[in-house]
Amino acid sequence: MRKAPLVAAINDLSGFGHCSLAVAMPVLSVMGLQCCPLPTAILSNHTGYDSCYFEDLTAAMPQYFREWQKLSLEFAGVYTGFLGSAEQVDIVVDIIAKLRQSEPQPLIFVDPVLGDNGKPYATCTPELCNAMRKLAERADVITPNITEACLLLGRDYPGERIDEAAALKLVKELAALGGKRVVLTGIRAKRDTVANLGFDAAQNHFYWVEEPMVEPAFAGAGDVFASVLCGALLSGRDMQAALEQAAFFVYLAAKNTAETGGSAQDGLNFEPYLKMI
Ligand code: PXL
Repeated sequence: MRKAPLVAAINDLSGFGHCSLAVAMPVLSVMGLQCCPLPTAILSNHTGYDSCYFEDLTAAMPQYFREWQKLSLEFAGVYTGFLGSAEQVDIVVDIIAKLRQSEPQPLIFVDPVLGDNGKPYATCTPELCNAMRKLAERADVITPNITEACLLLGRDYPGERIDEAAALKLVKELAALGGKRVVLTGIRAKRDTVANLGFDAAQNHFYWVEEPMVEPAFAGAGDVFASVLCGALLSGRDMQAALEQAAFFVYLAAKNTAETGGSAQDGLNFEPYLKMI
C-alpha cells in the first residue's frame, strides 16, 4: 500500500475549543495524509475564552525541525496557522526555505491567522502582521478572512458584508503580495449565505463557492475550512472541488453545532462528519 503523504502542520495545540492542531490533525488524517505537527505553543484552550494557560514553544521550534531534517523527511505540504510572534514567523520562513531545497517541492499552504470579525487577536501586533505578510508572499495558497486580508494589506476593515466586486479587488491585491492562489473566506455578500472567493493568479481564474450562513459565527471555523481545503488540494483535487468540499464540510458542522446548542466559543462539532470526508 502507498505511504500517506506527509504534511508539516505548524500551528498551536489548544486543548479545548476546536481550533488549530486539534482540527488539522483529525481532518488531514481522515483525508489519508500523515499530519506531522510542529507545535508553536500549547494552550489549555484558545484565546477567545476569558483565561487560558499558554506556553510558548518558539525556542523549541528550530531544534524540533532539525531533528526532522536528520530523518530526511519528504513533505508533500507545509500547512501553517496560528503563529504567536514575528520571531515565530521568521523561523517558519526559514523552515520553508530549507524544505524548498528538495524536490519535489512541498505545497506551501498559509492560513494567516491574525483576527476575525474586524478584530485582531490579542497576539496580533504590527510586527506580527508585517512578518505574516512576508510568509504570505512565499505561499502557494493563502486563506485569509476579510479581517486578515485587511491586516495584510494595511487597509481599513469594511465589515463582512462586502460585495463581489470588493472581494475581487481584495483577492487581486492579496495575490499581488506574491501568493499564487488566494482564498478569501467568510464573505457575506448576501444576507443568508457565506461565500469564499478563490483566485488563481497564474491562470487569472476566479472561483466562487457559497453555502447557507449558519449563525452564530463559530470560533475556529476558519481552521476547519483551511484544514479541509489543504487536505483536498494535497489529495489532488482541483481548486473548485477543494473549495466546495471545505465549504460544505464547514456548513454541515455549523448546522449540527447550532442545532445541538453548541456555543460560538467552543467551535464546530465537526467530529460526526469526519467519516464522510
Ligand atoms: O482559530 C484561530 C486560533 C488559533 N489558535 C489560537 C487562537 C485562535 C483564535 O482565537 O486563540 C490559540
